[in-house]
Amino acid sequence: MGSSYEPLNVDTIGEKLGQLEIMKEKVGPDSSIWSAQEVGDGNLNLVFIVSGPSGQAIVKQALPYVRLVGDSWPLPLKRAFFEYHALIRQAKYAPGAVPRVYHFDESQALIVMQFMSPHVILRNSLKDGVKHENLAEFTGKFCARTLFRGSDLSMNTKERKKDLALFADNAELCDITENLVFTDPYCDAKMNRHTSPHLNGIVADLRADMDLKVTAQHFKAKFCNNAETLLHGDLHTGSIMVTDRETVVIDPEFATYGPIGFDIGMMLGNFYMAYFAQDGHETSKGARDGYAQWILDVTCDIWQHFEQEFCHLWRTERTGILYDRRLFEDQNQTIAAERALADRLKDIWSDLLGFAGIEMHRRILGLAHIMELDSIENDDLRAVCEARALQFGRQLVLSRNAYNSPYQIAELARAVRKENYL
Ligand code: SR1
Ligand code: MG
Repeated sequence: MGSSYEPLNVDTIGEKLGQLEIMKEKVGPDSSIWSAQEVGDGNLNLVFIVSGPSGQAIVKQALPYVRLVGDSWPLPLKRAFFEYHALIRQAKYAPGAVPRVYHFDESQALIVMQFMSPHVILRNSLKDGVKHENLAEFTGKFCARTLFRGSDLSMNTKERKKDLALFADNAELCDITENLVFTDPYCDAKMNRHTSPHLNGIVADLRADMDLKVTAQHFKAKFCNNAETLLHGDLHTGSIMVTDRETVVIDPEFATYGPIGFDIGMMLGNFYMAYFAQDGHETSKGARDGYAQWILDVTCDIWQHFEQEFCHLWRTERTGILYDRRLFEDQNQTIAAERALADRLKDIWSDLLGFAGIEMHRRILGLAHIMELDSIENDDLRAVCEARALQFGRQLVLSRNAYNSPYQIAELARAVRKENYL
């Protein structure tokens, strides 16, 4: 391809990518018989499935603006560069957990990658009441592996500083998170929307809640200042693809160095929202109760798998800058290393609850909502579900240190689901 950027469309893909060896291999040697379908349902990019006699490939291309809003909101193409670099690192930290990258073209902001089939987007399953085996184990381990191996617990200082500098340039996408996640939900931001007038009272309460706003800003400070590890940066249930047996994580263009609790907190926040959305999708009273409980079971299992794997990596792969073994194990003080581990896990747990609660607020009050709630057609019913999620989120943010386990959080969720806050 030439060097000047051009957005692809279904008719130009064959001509533009037909000479790429990897496309010939994966899709077929004759690009004139390829077919392409644009399937991007995210907020930012073009995503094509390209099919031919040899198979299929995904072609993802960044647009120079935010797709959800249009060209009034320009966004740099370099986000494809960060997505590519994040995918390479995630494949190393958590083998098999992300699609294989076949080709990257920086000038076209384009990544050719493995087509995952018969995978579906997890968010669709959570809306439709479909269960998936191994989901908790995979996602818990994915978080533990990427967040541990991308941190100072694993990396040496040179490699780590170099990588931090590389991802520091993903500034525009961090800016989106800083504003859309941590600030906009708590003020009258221009692009906000919520179910109105139903939620107006609750929205006013949240915006008047000084404790909540101060704490949300402490969490924003953690996101901006605590560059502990390489984050996926946008780990919601639309960034996870599943089959009955397999899970993969996609779409890490928001990758940045940040606090360990961020990714797992955002992800759990999305599971909790899906839990509160279930009443909006049941066809008869109680029809989704079993599924709702399954979602809570998954959240508990995710934390258990995360904790277990993080502990394992701490004990077996702690070769980075922090908590040097010479201070602990090498002096017969494994017990002290275990104490440090428990302290770190306690902080991660508390942080993840805060991030989860804030994610829940921004997905109901901000620009970017979630399909499980938005697709509830009846405004009254949707508002009841959303109000519960908002109150639950507030409780997570403000009382996070009162809860020691995901089982207590699941108990809280069940109690909140019985309430009507409108
Ligand atoms: C303007 S982008 C809105 C949201 O979509 C992405 O997936 C991120 O979650 C971002 O906050
Ligand atoms: Mg995305």
